[in-house]
Parts: sequence; structure tokens; C-alpha cells
Amino acid sequence: MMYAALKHARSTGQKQLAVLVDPDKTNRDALMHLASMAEVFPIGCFLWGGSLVSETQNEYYLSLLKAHTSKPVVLFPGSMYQINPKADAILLLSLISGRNPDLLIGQHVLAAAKLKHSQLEIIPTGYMLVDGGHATSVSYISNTLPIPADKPDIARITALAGTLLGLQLIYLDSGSGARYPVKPEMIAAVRSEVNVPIIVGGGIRSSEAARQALQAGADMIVVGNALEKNVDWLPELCATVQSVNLAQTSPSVANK
Ligand code: 1GP
Repeated sequence: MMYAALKHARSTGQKQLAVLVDPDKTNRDALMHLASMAEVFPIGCFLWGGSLVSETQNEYYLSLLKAHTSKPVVLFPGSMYQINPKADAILLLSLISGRNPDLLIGQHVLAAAKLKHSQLEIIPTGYMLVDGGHATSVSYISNTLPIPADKPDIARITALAGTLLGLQLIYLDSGSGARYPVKPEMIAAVRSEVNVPIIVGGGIRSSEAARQALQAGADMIVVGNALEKNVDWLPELCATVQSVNLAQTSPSVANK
């Protein structure tokens, strides 16, 4: 139950790391290596998806990962064509930062019957793209403008609208490979407004950036690109998440 784990992270302050795998950017050896590391280091889940995913590759690598991991695999679909019942859960994304009706409801209508008949745990997610310093694939493909990085109030009120519509999770994303991750001020603004779990990703490539996102209020951070380039960063990254979690539970913080 992926959403229950996120709610638990939210209520206890025990934050999580998700590793994003883009099936178009992996290979057998890299995926197997990542899966074995994920058994040793405390990652919360895998996110699975990308902007341009070839169907054959998707099918093959998803089966391979599922066969070699005990961690949940959560679809993070670039389009409804990427829905695959072999995964454990799906972030059913509504792109609430944009004004493209197809990504607010159109694709969902096309996918609804397939989703209903799958065993996937469905997590209704308010997906918000934030300017990360240059045009990302997702912004180009979705044909939407991201929220300007220095407008935390727009993000805050957009997230509020999303949760009033019943969305159960907010994902703030500056896009894969973003030059700059989402600013802590924006994460904190969204955190101050909504109670649902918050995921933050895009351009996190240092332990300091990971720490800042978590301390600002992210319940889960997502890292893809940086681990694709250097999977050996995973132990340090997990240690960073754990140190933030330990600080949350230390007596000096708990007594405040
Ligand atoms: C992108 O949030 C994810 O949608 C992860 O981004 O690949 O830059 O880590 P990176």
C-alpha cells in the first residue's frame, strides 16, 4: 500500500527516497545493479516512467525489475500508454500547473476502464511543473508552461485547488535533468497550505539539495538522472535522508 506508506511518512516525519527509472535510459546491467543496491539501501520505492517510452522496452525492463526487487514499483507515466498492470501502483497525474485539458482529464477518460480492471493502487496526484532553468522534455511534450521558480504563492494556491478537488498527493517537479531543483521556499509554501504528502523531484543531484527539499517539507524526494549517471551516490543520498529523519526524531526536536 504505497499511499499508506506516504501518509505514514507525512504523519511521522520519516521521509523517503524514490528512485526514478526511465526505461528508455536504462539497460539490463544497470537495472540489475540498481535493484540489488535497492535491497541493501533504504529506498522507499521505484518510480517508473519517462516522457518518451518505447512499449517493448517498457514491458521487458518492468518485468525484469519486478522479478528482482522487493520494493514497490510505482508508475509515473508520461502518457496513458505507459499504464502497465505489472507495477504495484500508479501516480494518476493531473497536470494542475498547466492548462492542457488532455492532461487534466482527457487521457484519464481514455485510461479509466483499463485502470479500473487492473490491480494497480491508484494514487490521484496533483502534478505541478516548476521552471527548472531550461525547457524540459515534460514541459515540451505536455505543451504547458511551468510555474515560475520564484512564484511560491502560485504553487501554494495551485496545490490548494488540487487538494480541494480531492487530489491526494502533490508532486512538485522541475523536470528530469533540471538545471535547478524546486526552491525550498516553494516547497515550504506548499507545505504550509496542504496536508497531503508532497513529492519533490527534478534536478536533485547533491546531498545538500536533497536535504534542503526534505527540510522544506517534502515527504519524498525523487532522483533519476543523477543516479543514472552515478549509482554509487545512492549510499550517501540514503544517509542524507536518514540523517534528516533522525533529526526529526531526536529528543530536542520531539520536545519542541
Ligand atoms: C523527473 O522528478 C523526476 O520527473 C526526477 O528528476 O531525473 O532530474 O532526478 P531527475
